[in-house]
Amino acid sequence: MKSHKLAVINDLSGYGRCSLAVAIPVISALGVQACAVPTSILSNHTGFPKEYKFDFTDHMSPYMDAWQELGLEFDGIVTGYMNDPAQVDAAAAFIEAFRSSETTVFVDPAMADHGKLYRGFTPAYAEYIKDKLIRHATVIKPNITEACILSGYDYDEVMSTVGDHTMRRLKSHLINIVEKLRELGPSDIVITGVDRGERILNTLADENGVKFISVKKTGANRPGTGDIFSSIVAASLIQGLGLEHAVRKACEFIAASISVSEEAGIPVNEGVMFEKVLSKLCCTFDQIDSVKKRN
Ligand code: PXL
Repeated sequence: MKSHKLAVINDLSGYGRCSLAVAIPVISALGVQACAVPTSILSNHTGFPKEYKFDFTDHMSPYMDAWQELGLEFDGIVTGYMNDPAQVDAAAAFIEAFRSSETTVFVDPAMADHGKLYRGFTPAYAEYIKDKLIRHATVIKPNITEACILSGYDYDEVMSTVGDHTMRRLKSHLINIVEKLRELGPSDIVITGVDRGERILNTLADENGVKFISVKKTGANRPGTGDIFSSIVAASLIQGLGLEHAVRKACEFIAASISVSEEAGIPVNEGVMFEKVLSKLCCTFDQIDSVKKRN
């Protein structure tokens, strides 16, 4: 039985259920070893009025040197939120040092949402992520805002078509965006978060072409759901699942996590009560093998 390993480059936010705090349990539940590469250590995520932050960037290089000296190898690498060019450099150096032709490199270019770059991020930083990180990726998972920034598409123009009943114009925009993103290097692309009111449209592209998956919205978007999505898809891909299957699994788990959080009435800042549904993700290795055969 193969023991799969996924290196997870992300911050550790102690409170608020995001980044490594959700990635490690979710990846472990899927039967994959989560090997953390912390970028920063925070008391809580940045959605709270204040936080304490210890920047780990300067330690990332000696940290990965130790792993190299030990001869460690990974089936996949997944990257998450970063907040300065030095962290992007460190992540790119990690990928260059540890990737082989077999490695799945999953990049979440977390930098923008709702048509705007996150506070403190500049267009130059977005270009930096594009040049330094996206070109290393085998799979990228931008939301629709990030996909527009990376492909040079106008967000407002794309979003002006979301209300169309047939989705013909929207789908045509998304197909064009996917083509542009592919020119940057990644072979597989998942564009998340096209909000159509009651439903969310996800676009995925792999060697089988472009596919659209529409999922029912079960509540407000919450911090950490992007990290859960990346964790499930990356861990599933290195276990041999196809992209569509992996994305559907992630969507179902996130929908269930949001539902229990809404039912419990916890504040949005506390993320999702994924602990309550984590057992749905746990499966025996036999089940993993049978899923792979059906794929
Ligand atoms: O889940 C995204 C995320 C990761 N890390 C930090 C964050 C956030 C979102 O707010 O603040 C520190």
